[in-house]
Amino acid sequence: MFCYQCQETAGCKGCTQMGVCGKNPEVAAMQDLLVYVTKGLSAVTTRLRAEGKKVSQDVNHMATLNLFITITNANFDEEAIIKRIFATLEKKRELLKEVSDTSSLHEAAFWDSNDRSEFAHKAAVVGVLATENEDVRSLRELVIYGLKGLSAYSKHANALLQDNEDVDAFLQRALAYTLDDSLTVDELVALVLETGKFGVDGMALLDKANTTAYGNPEITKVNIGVGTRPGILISGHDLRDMEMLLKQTEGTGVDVYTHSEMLPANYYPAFKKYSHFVGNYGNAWWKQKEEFESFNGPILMTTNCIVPPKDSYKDRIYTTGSAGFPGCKHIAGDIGQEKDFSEIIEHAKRCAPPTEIETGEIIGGFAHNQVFALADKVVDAVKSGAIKKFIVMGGCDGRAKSRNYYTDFAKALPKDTVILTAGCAKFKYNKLPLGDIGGIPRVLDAGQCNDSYSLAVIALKLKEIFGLDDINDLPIVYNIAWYEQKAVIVLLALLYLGVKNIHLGPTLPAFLSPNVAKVLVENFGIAGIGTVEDDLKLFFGDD
Ligand code: SF4
Ligand code: SF3
Repeated sequence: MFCYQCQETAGCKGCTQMGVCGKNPEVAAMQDLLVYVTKGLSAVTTRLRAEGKKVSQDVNHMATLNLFITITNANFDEEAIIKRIFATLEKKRELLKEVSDTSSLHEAAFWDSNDRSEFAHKAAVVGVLATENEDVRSLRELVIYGLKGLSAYSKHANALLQDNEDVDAFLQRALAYTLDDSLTVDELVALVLETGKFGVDGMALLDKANTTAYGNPEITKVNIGVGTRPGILISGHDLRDMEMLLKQTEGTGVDVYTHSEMLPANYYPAFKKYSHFVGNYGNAWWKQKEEFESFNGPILMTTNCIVPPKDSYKDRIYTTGSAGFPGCKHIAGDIGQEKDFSEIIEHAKRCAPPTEIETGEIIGGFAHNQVFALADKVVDAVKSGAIKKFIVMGGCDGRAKSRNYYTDFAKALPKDTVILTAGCAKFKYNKLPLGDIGGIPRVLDAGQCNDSYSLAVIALKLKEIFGLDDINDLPIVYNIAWYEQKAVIVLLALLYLGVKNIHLGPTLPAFLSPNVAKVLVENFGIAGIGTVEDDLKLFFGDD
């Protein structure tokens, strides 16, 4: 196996024996093959579109879900992935018959097999290392990882019956381009930026889907303690699953708690009305082993990030959507269907209530609409000098000890600064007593990683209010933490919006070759992180 798509990749180079995430070589191989057959499907759909033919929504949804399944920590279930490969080959076979001119289509468009014993052999020659030139490989993978992030966000919007055919057509076109040996390095760099453009569109689509369905997030104090009844813990990013779970648990005597990236569900008006929605339990994804143990009740994983579960609580883990783990029950349900969570609810009734691990409240809900409502206050604080700078510290959290940098950095920030955040990175500092500036909390949490879109919208609004020509003239600096591929699409989206000098940590991606890293440094001022002390000097000078 060879995988280097996430920040925790072995030795900062690549996982070759076993994933640090727990992905084994067999699953890695089937993920590689699923990406490959999705490239083939995309080559076919891209040709069909070029011939003026329509590609159905089902096919779009298939391409996005396939990519989503291969995101870090989403799906460890080899059998489930093999099923997707078969389904994709079947669909590709069907669509290929509709293509009038199949000349010059890549081999991936034609590769087919009914025999799963051939899969491992094929997977071995179509993975990341199939591209020999390290710069071309780096750019292709940068695009693919961006597309994986985009596919996740599209899928969530699709679940709320929102689609954007342009985003889907781009996703498939770009994926097909990663097969094309005739593209120059410059063309691939352009494709990276175009991926960022569609990243913005994809996040905008999801923002519209979420806010249309559930209202605009609003300032909320979220309870982090526990109640006395049994509970279900829901994690991941899928708000439609959250909605179905809340509805189905109503009146059953079972409470609902969020974990990690589901925390922002607490900020939505549509979910607040449920009195059995108690609050958030625990922290970011990587603390699962302790926190799932002490939760005592069943856990529903709607997306990444799954940590391979301990036997002591494995029978309490359920997956749905893109998520999967062998031996854990998967709850099916297509877009537009009501999923049946009754088994999880019955399971919860047999469990003890959660063991309390924390008490108190955290505050969040500062997505664009809420921040705009506070715009006068924020602008006055900036004008009076009460707020000197905003620091965007969104992104992912992870296991690496080096990530304590973000806690230390947040603590050491000057008191006249405000952190803007989104994603599970926030758990490194959202429980610190950082106080407020004239009633504005010093940590403004916009929501999930996809709500980084809100941070961009807020920046663009401030640029307009202050009458600036360049987004980089705002008193905003970017110190972003990444782990998996959704952070890649957020980064590409920010680059597309013209944001410069983003600091990315705790380490730069292993998939950036030295030459590609140089392009990013020279054109966009991308940099890693240093020590807290040095970085504070860099961001704030000596004052
Ligand atoms: Fe390694 Fe990350 Fe790939 Fe898992 S997702 S195999 S940890 S690079
Ligand atoms: Fe976290 Fe996995 Fe990326 Fe959505 S839950 S931010 S790491």
